[in-house]
Amino acid sequence: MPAVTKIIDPVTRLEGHLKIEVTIDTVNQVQQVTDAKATGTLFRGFEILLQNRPAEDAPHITQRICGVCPVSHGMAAVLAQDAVAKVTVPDNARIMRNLVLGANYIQSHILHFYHLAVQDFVDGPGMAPWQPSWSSDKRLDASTTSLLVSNYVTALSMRRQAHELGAVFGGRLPHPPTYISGGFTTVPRAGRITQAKNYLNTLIPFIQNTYIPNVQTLANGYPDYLSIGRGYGNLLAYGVFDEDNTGTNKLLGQGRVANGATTVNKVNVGYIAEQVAYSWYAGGTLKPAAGATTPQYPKTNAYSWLKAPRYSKKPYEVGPLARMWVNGDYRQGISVMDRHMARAQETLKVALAMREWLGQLNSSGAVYAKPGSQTGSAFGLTEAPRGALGHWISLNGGKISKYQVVTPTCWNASPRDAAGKRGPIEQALIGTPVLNIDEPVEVVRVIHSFDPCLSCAVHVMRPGKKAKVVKLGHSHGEEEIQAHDHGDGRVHTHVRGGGHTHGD
Ligand code: NFE
Ligand code: MG
Repeated sequence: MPAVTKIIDPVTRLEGHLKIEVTIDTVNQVQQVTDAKATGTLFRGFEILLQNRPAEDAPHITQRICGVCPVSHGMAAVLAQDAVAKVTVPDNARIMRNLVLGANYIQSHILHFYHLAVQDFVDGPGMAPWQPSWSSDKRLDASTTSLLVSNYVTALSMRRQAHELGAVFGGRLPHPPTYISGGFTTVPRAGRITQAKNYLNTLIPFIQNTYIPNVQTLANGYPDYLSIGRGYGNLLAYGVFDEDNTGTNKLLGQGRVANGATTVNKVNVGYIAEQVAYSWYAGGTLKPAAGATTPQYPKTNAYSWLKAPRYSKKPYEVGPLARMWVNGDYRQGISVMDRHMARAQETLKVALAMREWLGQLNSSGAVYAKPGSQTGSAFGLTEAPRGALGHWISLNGGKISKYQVVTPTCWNASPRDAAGKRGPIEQALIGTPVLNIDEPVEVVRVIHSFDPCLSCAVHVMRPGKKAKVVKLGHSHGEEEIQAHDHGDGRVHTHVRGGGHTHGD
C-alpha cells in the first residue's frame, strides 16, 4: 500500500484548534507514522493588543488567553512586572500566588486525565461524551472500564472543588483578579486557611487513592504505550512554586536535559528564540525580548499559526514530565504513559506542598510591597500546568511598549524550524504504529499525552458569535476526520463546507 496522508481536524478533547496531518506507511512490516505536521489553525493577537496599555492590565488580559491555565499567565505577568520594578513581594503574597496556581494545576491535571485523555483508551457507554468514538484497540475489561467511566463523574466534582480551593484566595476561578505586581490582593485570614485545608483534605485522598492508581491501571492495560511517543527526549523546565524569595529555591526546579539524560543542564534564557520559517509570521528568528507578532498569510512553506520556540536552536518538550524529570522526581521513561504518570505524581506533590504552604501564611502579615520603577524590560518565567511559560515585557512609564508570550504548547506543538527540525509533538508521532488506518486512535493518544492547548499557543482573540474561521491547508484527495466535543465544557460546532464557529 502506498503511503497515505491522514488529516485529523480538529483534534478534539484538547483546548483550542489543532490540526494534525500524518503520513502513514508500512516500514519493516509495521504500519506506522512516518511524517507529521502540527497546525495551529487560528490566529490570535494578544501580544499586539497589549501594546500601549497600562502595565496593570497585563495580568488580567493575558489570563484571557486561556480558561484552563489562566492563573499561570497571571503569575508570569506579575513576575515580569516585579522584575522591572525590582520589588520583592512579601512571603504571604508569594505563598498565595503559589496556592492559587497549585489549585489550578490540580484541576487541570484531573481534567486532562479523566475528561480529555482516558476516552482514547476506554470503550465507554453508548452516550455522550463517550460516543461516538473509534472502537479500535480498546483493551480494558468490563470492570476497569466501568471504574474509569464512573470516575469521570467523580473527577468532575474533584475538579470543581479544586476550582473552589483556588477561589478561596483567588476570589474566583478561572481568571482570578488577585495577581498584582508587588503582591496579592487577598488577606490570608484564618478562616480562609481552614477552608483551603478542608478542600485539600478531600483532594489529596482522591489523587492518592484514585487518580494515581487509575493512571497505573491504564498503563498496565496498555504497556506498549511506555515505549510509544517518545520524541526527542529533550526536556525543559523553567521551574515553579518559589519556596522563598531568592528566586532559585523552587518546589520544581529549573533545568534542561538532552535526549533523556539524567544530567541536568542550566537554562540560559538568552538561548531561547522563536523561529518562523514554517509559521505564518513575517521576519526571522527573534529572541522573545525583541520578539514581534507580524502575521503573514499566505506564506510559502508555512503551515501553522504557532511560532517555533527553540533553545539553542533545539526543540524541547515541556510539561509535567519535563518538570518531574528535571527535578529528579520521575525518570522511568519518556512516552505516552510516562507523561500521564508524571502528571499524576506531580499533582500529588503540588497538593502536599500546598498543605505546607498554608501553614506558612501569616494572617496579620503584609501581602503587598510597593513596586519601584515602571520603565524597563524584564521577563517572568513560570510553569503552567502544560509546561514552561514566559512573558517578556517592556514598560515605558508604566505603559506596555512590547509584550511577548511563549507558552508551553507553543514549545510542544510547534512546527518545523528553519533547519527543518520537527516540533516535539510532530517528532513524538514518528514511528507510532497505526493498526486501523481509518481510526488512527494511536495518533490521538500520542497528541493527548502532551495535553496541548492551542488557545494558549496562539494567544488568540475569540471571534464574535458569527465569525467564521476557514479551515486551512486542505487539498483534494486527503481524508479528513471530524469530531466535535471539546470535552472541557465549551461548545464547538463544526460547519460542513469548511467553517468553524466557536461559541464558547
Ligand atoms: Ni491554555 Fe496553557 C497551560 C499556557 S498551554 S493551557 O498549561 O500557557 O500552552
Ligand atoms: Mg507568543
